[in-house]
Amino acid sequence: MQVVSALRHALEQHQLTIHYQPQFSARDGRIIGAEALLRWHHPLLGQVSPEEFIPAAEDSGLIVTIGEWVLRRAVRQMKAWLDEGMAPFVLAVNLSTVQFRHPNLPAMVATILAEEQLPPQYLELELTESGAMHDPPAAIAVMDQLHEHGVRMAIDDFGIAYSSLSYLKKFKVYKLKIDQSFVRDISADPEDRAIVTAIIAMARGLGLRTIAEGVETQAQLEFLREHGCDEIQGYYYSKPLTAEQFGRFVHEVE
Ligand code: G
Ligand code: G
Ligand code: MN
Ligand code: NA
Repeated sequence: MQVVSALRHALEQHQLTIHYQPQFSARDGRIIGAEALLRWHHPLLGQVSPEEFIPAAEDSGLIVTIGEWVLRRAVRQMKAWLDEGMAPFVLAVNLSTVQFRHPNLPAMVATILAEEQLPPQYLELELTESGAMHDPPAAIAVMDQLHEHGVRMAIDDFGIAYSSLSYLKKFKVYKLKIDQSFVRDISADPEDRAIVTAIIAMARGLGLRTIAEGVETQAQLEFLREHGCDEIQGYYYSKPLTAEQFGRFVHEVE
């Protein structure tokens, strides 16, 4: 409860910010996306990880307000970057399972895009595999609506939950994000290599793109590239950056 009131205060006192982690084409190393990641700087506690406060925000329902704030801020930033003439890429925003189940979600997303004047093709929404598989028929309906609004979906942390592959086929999903836990030991662990190779092959067969998260080394990058992974995200290229740092980063690599 204390976390929740502190969070409510944080939202009012502008302690929340968004960092952006660039995503790269595995083929040519160009920036093709960015993931928005929420940050809380508490005046006494310093940086508080979303892993610590998102569960409390979900239990209290405050995540709906926070999630809407994140989406609006990130969409507004993306619009500003495009208006400045930055080369286009797709902005990915995380959705909590609680947000995803909220009946107003598709309308909320459409309203924010319209008000901020960002064309929907620049937005991707990430939902975890467990969130998608919690109630697959309901998830299909929500994804269909988002798809109708022109927004694409990615399945986050893919591979660690139990995925019903027959449902995966029915989801209007554009991309699978291969969980970091499989990428970490990809150079040494034959089982992780087998899992990653299988996810990429399955995604290919289903017409889905793949992105590997948590890529930190050249060896990981090369394995993923050789096995047909489409996109790369991780410290090897860049950690999550402030909006200002992100702007400079794009400028330097262009
Ligand atoms: O960037 P970092 O490693 O601190 O993120 C930790 C976790 O918090 C990740 O699982 C990430 O998906 C989640 N997260 C970051 N930003 C958001 C957000 O805006 N909304 C939700 N629901 N989760 C987020
Ligand atoms: O939403 P998701 O659970 O995918 O959040 C991604 C998380 O992974 C964020 O907390 C981000 O800060 C973190 N992250 C991004 N790149 C790397 C990386 O190369 N290594 C590690 N260990 N974490 C990373
Ligand atoms: Mn994510
Ligand atoms: Na993830």
